[in-house]
Amino acid sequence: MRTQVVIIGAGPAGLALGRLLEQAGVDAIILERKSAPYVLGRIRAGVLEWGSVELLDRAGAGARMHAEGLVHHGTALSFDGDRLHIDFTDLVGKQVMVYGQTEVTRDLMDIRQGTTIYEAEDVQLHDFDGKPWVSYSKDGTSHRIDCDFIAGCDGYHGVSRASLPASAVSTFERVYPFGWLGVLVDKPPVDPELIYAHHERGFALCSQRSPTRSRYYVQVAADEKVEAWSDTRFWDELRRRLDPQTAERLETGPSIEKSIAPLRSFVAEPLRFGKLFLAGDAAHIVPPTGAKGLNLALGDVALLGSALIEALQEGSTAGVDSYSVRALERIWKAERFSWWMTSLLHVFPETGGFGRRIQRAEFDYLMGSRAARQSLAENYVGLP
Ligand code: RFL
Ligand code: PHB
Repeated sequence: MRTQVVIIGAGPAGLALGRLLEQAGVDAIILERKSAPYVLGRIRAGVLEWGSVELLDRAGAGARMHAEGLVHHGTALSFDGDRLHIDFTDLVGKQVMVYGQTEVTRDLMDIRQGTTIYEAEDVQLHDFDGKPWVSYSKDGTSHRIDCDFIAGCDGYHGVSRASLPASAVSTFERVYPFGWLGVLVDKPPVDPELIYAHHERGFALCSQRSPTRSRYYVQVAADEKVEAWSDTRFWDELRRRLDPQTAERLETGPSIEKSIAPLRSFVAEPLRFGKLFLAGDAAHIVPPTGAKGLNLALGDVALLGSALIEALQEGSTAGVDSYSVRALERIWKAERFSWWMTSLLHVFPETGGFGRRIQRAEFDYLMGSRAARQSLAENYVGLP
């Protein structure tokens, strides 16, 4: 087989890139290790920056998002029960869209016309410094696809970054000593807004997917096992970490999904290796506290998509040459914000009383300073 671009991974990055390319008439094949239902079963992000909303609109994948997504004009922070409202519209004149990653993925899958090969096993990248090609096997048969470019959109554990010689890539990493235990439940959200809560027992987040479906998280130790958390234990712990009025209003029920995600900050540099480009979680990870991961992935592919289109249709390499530097500038700003939100809101066992008082002072500063709230809002809704 031959195509112009082989995209590894059918997560939001790979599917959005595939769509941007096909709209411009560039031929691409997506290779995905898992089945489509498996990809759709992963419960992840919930918040889209407006830039992501506009990208999905441009991709022609925005209709259901506008019909079913929830526009949020602000968010709430709480610290030991004291509540702070961050009004995005007032502070920065922008909003975010609450719409699950599962739905974004489904919309992109539905609209795709090009070929996606699911359950592609043993994907391998070859000769990406020269004439690139990708091999894989499916149902016991080996295949080869020759191409002009390879886009590594295969997530943190993917094969693309792993194919690079260690000397070619620098990595920067911080692993946090905790994870998030998340529960999805068919009950109305406890609050119209998301609530990011700091409590001495640990962080908690009240999020939502629709007027009837909620997503809640609590900070747990890094080595915690999901089996140790019955629904009752989860709801009891969540209630303890919320202010009393919110805890009182919380509607609980049987969980329809429950999982633990580790928290890490990670960046690989550069993002281009000859004809191979990394995008999304394959290149960087943020802790979910700033709601940035999916948005960064979409930001990467917006840049990469135009760069590849320019290269293939106009013969101009300016976009592919500058992709890494331009994308990394935005990535590091989101890394900083996600690290900062994580540092403000979680309990860090090792920092002791000094660390907690610094966190309290940071929260009090936010309460008292419009400039501080504006900075938070500007980053949360997404930097230009
Ligand atoms: P994905 O979604 O991991 O997709 C990569 C795809 O590549 C496939 N793959 C392979 N295919 C072929 N061959 C191989 N060898 C392969 N290896 C892997 C995988 O099966 C998969 O289908 O990466 P992508 O597309 O870069 O998208 C990134 C986002 O998924 C991620 O950043 C977000 O989910 C992060 N995130 C959040 N981001 C936000 O913007 N807002 C949020 O509110 C938010 N909340 C979250 C989150 C992530 C979470 N977890 C579980 C990590 C909340 C959580 C709990
Ligand atoms: C979610 O709804 O899953 C979600 C929302 C906001 C975050 C992280 C996760 O910061």
